[in-house]
Amino acid sequence: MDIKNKKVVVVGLGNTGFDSALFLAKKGADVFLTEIKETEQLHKEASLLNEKGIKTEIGRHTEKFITGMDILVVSPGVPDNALPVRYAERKNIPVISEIELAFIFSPTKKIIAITGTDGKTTTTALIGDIFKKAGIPVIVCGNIGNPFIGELENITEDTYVILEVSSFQLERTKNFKPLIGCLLNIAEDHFDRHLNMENYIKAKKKIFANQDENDFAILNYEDRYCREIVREIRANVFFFSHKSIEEKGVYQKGNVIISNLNGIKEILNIEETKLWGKGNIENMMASTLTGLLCNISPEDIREAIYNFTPLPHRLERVANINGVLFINDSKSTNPHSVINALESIEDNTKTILIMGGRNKDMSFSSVVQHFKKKVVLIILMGEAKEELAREFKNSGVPLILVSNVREAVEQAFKNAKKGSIVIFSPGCTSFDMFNNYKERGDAFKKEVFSLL
Ligand code: UMA
Repeated sequence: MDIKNKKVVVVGLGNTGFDSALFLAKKGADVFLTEIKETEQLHKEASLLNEKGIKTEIGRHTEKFITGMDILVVSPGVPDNALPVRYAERKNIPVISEIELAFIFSPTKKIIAITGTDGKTTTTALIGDIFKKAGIPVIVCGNIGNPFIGELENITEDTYVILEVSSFQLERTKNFKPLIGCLLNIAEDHFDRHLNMENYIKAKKKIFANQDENDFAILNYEDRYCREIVREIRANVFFFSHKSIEEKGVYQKGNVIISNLNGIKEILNIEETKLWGKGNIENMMASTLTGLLCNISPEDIREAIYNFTPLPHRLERVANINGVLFINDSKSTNPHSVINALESIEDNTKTILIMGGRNKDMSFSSVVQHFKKKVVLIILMGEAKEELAREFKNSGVPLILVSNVREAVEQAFKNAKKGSIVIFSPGCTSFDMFNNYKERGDAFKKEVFSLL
């Protein structure tokens, strides 16, 4: 792809837009960037780009700014119905995503892409650690936080790229072709953007779309959508499973993770790791399988996983106060992650569940059956609290509606008994009250610590 002297417009001034604009300018393109929001910080970042000769439009998207452009590059957070995309389509200007652009220019095609509704970031980080332990040159990037395009200058033809990819990033890919594509699970999420399950699955399965018989696909044996998608995959398919499987892959037997790739081989003991919960066992199995397929020794895989420190805001044990264990799962932003959190808690543990935030147009009816044998109280907060209260009102579990995280923690502690678990697994985004899930999780932890 020749972009020298091409007029390229980048949409969105987040991390992706910033890195994309700089990359394109370095490649000799004439770069323009348009951003709908207007803040002091955005103006500062725009000035940095202006110094490099990049023209910016902050606080609006105008058709004039896009007129005469050769290519439009979009950030993951920019939906298909965004004004610049519509203008571009009207003017027949090709629209390309950052992931696609980075793939085209990447000196290596040794890309290990990880997607799924939940568990992507932990799995990406785990695989990164396994490669580091094995001494293989590696870059970990993508939805985990640092855009692929911004890492290209650190990548050589020998580098393995461990890339977390979201449905937003996959949606607009055309030629993207990872050596290993890993699909952890699919459950309802992001309906505010994709509208329905069909579109969401369509975006997710693009991870495998261009793979061929020289590539590998890793999927969850127990996930019904994974099992359906498998028929369309041309790559070599491997599974991970909580039960022993005939198909090639990695599975769980009691506390042990076992590979059947070259005969039956025990790889690691789950109890020796710092990770807990059903979802994390799947993340460890997917990571183990990836390592084995890349010929990394079981010893290196085992050691990297044993030394892995769980990421914050994901089933994070915060404190045990008077026998009440507080868990911060603020990264939970969809029903599936609430279910995963509840499935990770032993039956008959008196559990107080704190949920709420901004709903992404999803139904929470599937969560109700997981209250059985553990949830004794549900505390609801945020924009979606009334809607959630309606969904849960026939569950038989008492509900308390509160105004903020502080009240939620206070109510939880007041109602908890020795041996109870209080789990903050919102199942919704944080954007009604916070900038992101990290700030929300930090607010929860602060309130928990204030109980001490
Ligand atoms: N914008 C416009 N016009 C529009 C829409 C948006 O100008 O019509 C602007 C916004 O005002 C904003 C910028 O575009 O300033 C946002 O772009 P972005 O949301 O793509 O932000 P980035 O900072 O580039 O972050 C993105 C990912 N964000 C999203 O997918 C929403 C980050 O994932 C990712 O870490 C980063 O690229 C690097 O790859 C975040 C995320 O929430 C963590 N992901 C979702 C998730 O994990 O569930 C998918």
